[in-house]
Amino acid sequence: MTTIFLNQTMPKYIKTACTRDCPNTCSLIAKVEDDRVVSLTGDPDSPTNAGRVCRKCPGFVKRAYDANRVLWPLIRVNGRLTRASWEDALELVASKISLHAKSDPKSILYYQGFGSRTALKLVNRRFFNLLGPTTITKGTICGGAGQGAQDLDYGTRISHDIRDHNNSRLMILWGRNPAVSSLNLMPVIKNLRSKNIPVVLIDPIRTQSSSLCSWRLAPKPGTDAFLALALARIIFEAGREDNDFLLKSTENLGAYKEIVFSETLEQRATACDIPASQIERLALLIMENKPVSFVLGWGLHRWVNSHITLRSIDALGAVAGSIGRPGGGVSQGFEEYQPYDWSIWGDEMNPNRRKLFMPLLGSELKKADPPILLAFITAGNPVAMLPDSNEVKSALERVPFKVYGGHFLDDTGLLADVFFPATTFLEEDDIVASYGHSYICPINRAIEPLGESKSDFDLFMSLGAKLNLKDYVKPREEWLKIIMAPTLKMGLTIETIREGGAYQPDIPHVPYQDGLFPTPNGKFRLLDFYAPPAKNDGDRRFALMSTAPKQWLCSEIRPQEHPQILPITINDSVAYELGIADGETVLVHNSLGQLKAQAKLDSNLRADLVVIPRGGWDFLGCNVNVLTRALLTTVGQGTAYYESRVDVSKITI
Ligand SMILES: Nc1nc2c(c(=O)[nH]1)N[C@H]1C(S)=C(S)[C@@H](COP(=O)(O)OP(=O)(O)OC[C@H]3O[C@@H](n4cnc5c(=O)[nH]c(N)nc54)[C@H](O)[C@@H]3O)O[C@H]1N2
Ligand SMILES: Nc1nc2c(c(=O)[nH]1)N[C@H]1C(S)=C(S)[C@@H](COP(=O)(O)OP(=O)(O)OC[C@H]3O[C@@H](n4cnc5c(=O)[nH]c(N)nc54)[C@H](O)[C@@H]3O)O[C@H]1N2
Ligand SMILES: [Mo]
Repeated sequence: MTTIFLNQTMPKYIKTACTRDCPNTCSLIAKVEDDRVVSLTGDPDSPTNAGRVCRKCPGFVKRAYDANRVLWPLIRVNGRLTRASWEDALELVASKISLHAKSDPKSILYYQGFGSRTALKLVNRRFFNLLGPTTITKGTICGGAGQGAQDLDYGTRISHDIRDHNNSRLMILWGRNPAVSSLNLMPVIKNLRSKNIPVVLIDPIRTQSSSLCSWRLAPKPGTDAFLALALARIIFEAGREDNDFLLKSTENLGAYKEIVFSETLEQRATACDIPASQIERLALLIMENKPVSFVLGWGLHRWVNSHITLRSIDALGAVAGSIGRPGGGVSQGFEEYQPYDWSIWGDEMNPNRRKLFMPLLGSELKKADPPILLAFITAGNPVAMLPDSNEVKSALERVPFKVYGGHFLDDTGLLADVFFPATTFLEEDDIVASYGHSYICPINRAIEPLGESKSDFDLFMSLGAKLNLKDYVKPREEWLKIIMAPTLKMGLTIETIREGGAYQPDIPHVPYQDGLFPTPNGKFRLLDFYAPPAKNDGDRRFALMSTAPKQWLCSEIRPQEHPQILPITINDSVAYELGIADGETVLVHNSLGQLKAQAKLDSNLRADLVVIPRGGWDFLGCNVNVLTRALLTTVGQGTAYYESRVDVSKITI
């Protein structure tokens, strides 16, 4: 018998985790053959995703190996981005930084996007702090309003562990689209439904999550506070409020009740455009099925007065007896930087430095005095993802020198004077925590960096060495230990995390069980101030909802994966009235810009809004943010994207 030896190495299986901007932060296994990742699957040992992954996961492998990925440094020469050596690119950037840092550090802006928020990325901001009082951003384009509002109520926002929702007798998904954004919630929803436990969705749009739920309420966008207050009033009137909790563990009860009783059910039903009978039915469900878990999404954050909505729902949770109870809670997210020592950012070195509002970046850049002369952007695509893109783009175009660290020549990459090719998580050793759960995950390198790409960590260490930054240039493992110090002190080791991950030791799975809150007087703060939804530019017919699409994640879309034209979902009767047929190309416009989109008629959609997916690139004609207004939320310095209105017109040739 002859034995044939195949010249093939055995596959390797590497435990890692997805670092994409997503609340699931799935634990993954990369299968590697001949130093090539051939598949990414869910880690079956993970307590969060238990072997599951979303449909985008195989796409991350394709993305890493995509022919359009930039794998070499580029420098703009005579107007064109041209391949360069690392040495030349580093030398050029270091000399520019050094020049501006000496004359006025304020003229340097660092913008860190949400593309990847791993432990080692804390050293990025430290680099800019070591240069002096450089300019950074403040505020956020993601969950600022929610965190700000919940911090007001709880002292510090902590959510229930996802698995605890299995103990609920009623789940209310409020402004969240788990079928798209929350893979880890799906088995819980299915489990509850299999036990005939109601799962109610509150969303003005009929999303992919609707069919998972027992019932959907479709309020007028931005008016959920009226709904939450109406529900609380019904519960108080029935004498079914959780008096034990309200009297012992809350403050502002008198002021809150005044707000609750200041309007009738009918007034509030009209304001949120939900029939009073439906509000009564939901109130009954809440009273009869305890504990209730309220699970909030990020759609609720995108309004100027989001905090009123979020705080009204927190307070409703208190009235319903959900706070501090297993199976209860008003859960919204986690602090993804919880495991780290935040002092590593080094902000205390420059307490009075200039900060530009991220959500208002375009106008902030144009107003900046002294002006920004060098903008350094990593892991973000502000031209496509910030509101009022046209303003952001023209403001960035005026900045004389721009450095971009990323993977593709997207809208922001194309503006760069120097492009540094970043690695993907498949090529990195790091650690990542999550804003959707409290499990710390390892990022173990599956393959060597492709081409000449380098991690952001290696990029900043190289620049630090060029600029002779003392005590900054250290090996990766040393920095990891410094950054992870608070967690390591609690007994976790880097090795335990490397082997598959661990829960953060200081985060309880059911928070606030003792009825004590980290607020100044230890009590849960009930809403004591009320403001109606902000008035938006009502002269346009439709509210514009630019939500997370199933097919892609933020602006991480390969160029060839872009649709020819973005879809716009519009109510069918309204479309008929406007003479628009299904599939027809229409013009969506307002005072900020215009976009061509393809009409998708939907009889289930409210007549007062249209939906366009977010994330597409501008130069491919797919950027919804040419139509969104740059507005801050009142609390949390978030972005009120959905306070934007548009008209939709037939295109006549
Ligand atoms: N596939 C995919 N997954 C993603 C993302 C993606 O782009 N694609 N993005 C990731 C990111 S960065 C985030 S932050 C999360 C977001 O995750 P989600 O919060 O689940 O998603 P969103 O689409 O932002 O908003 C959820 C829902 O809120 C609704 N909503 C908006 N305004 C209101 C309102 O006033 N009242 C009510 N009741 N509902 C409202 C919207 O109609 C929307 O269906 O998802 C992450 N996951
Ligand atoms: N209209 C509208 N716009 C929105 C929203 C909305 O609801 N409506 N929601 C917003 C939300 S929730 C968010 S979070 C933001 C997200 O907006 P951004 O912060 O701009 O994030 P991404 O679009 O994910 O862009 C991430 C970029 O980082 C790159 N990247 C990934 N990992 C790394 C890395 O390790 N190093 C480097 N250097 N680069 C890396 C990717 O290739 C990609 O180009 O957009 C917001 N924009
Ligand atoms: Mo986000």
